[in-house]
Amino acid sequence: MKCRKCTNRAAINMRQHKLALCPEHFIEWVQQQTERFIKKYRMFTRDDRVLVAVSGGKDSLALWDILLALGYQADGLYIGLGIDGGIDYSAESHRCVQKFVEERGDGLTLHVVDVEVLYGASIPEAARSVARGRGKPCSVCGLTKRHIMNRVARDEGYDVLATGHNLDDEAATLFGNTLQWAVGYLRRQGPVLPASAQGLARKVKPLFRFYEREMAAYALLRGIEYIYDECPYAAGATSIRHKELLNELEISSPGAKLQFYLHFLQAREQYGIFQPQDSTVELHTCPTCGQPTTNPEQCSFCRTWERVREQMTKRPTAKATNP
Ligand code: Q46
Ligand code: ZN
Ligand code: ZN
Repeated sequence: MKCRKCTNRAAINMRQHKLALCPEHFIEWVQQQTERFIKKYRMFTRDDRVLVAVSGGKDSLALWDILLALGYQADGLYIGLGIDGGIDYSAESHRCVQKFVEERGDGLTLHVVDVEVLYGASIPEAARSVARGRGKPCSVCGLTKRHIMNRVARDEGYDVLATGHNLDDEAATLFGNTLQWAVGYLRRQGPVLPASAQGLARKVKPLFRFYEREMAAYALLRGIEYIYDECPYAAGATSIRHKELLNELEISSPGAKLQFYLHFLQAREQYGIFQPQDSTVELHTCPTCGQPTTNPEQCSFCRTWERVREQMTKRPTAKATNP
């Protein structure tokens, strides 16, 4: 198959767009499309300082690469979670991020926050001590990552926080939330989440219209080394099953995923349903960390980590092991 724009062989065929492109034109297309989405959804401008949350995976590193190629002021934030999982997950993901930074030379800023160094326990240890070994550490992990991202964005004066969520992630989340009619979550879903209170960073997802395979192809063609493995705790997650279901649908109806997500955004705009702003929620300032919270007292992050520290001091030798 030939590239739509030149006579070279196509590297990727995107059935949903009826578009096949060679490596050079595919890279150009991804970057131009990202620029278009950033403008269309008013995510940020070249005057804004953007903090990109990089996990070491293909999407976040591709996002950072694209923003740099487009000339945006983009710095990175890597959060070390202390997850091993038999594959050195955190160490390996950190290595990929570090390699990305080194390859691009001086002038790139990467903030690194190591959860264990800063708060005294890795994510699996923290989860074990508060949940007594039951369940996955994902809720503690999500809570901690959100807190750190927000804190770094606020303390370092960034205008916006960008994450590498792609269409497959967003469509699967939307699918899960719709199955549950989880109105609260549906209100909070979208490519742009405005800063809802003083001290809460504005969040954007510039890759939300790209399929996962497009991002994998982009990372590969740009020579970005990324961690292939998912976090070991992601196995068995409902969102993975939802992704599989949507992929099955996509095979028989190319573009189904994209339409599902775009029609949700359109319905929100046209009919005013699931509007992101919920003015009925009153926010307070956490007396410990100063971040906005719906709790009248301490925020859930501070309460959780206080409990973790209590448990860790009670059982100083009970150092939890990773899965
Ligand atoms: S929440 Fe759970 Fe992820 Fe944290 S513990 Fe791993 S799977 S990384 S997005
Ligand atoms: Zn071409
Ligand atoms: Zn707090």
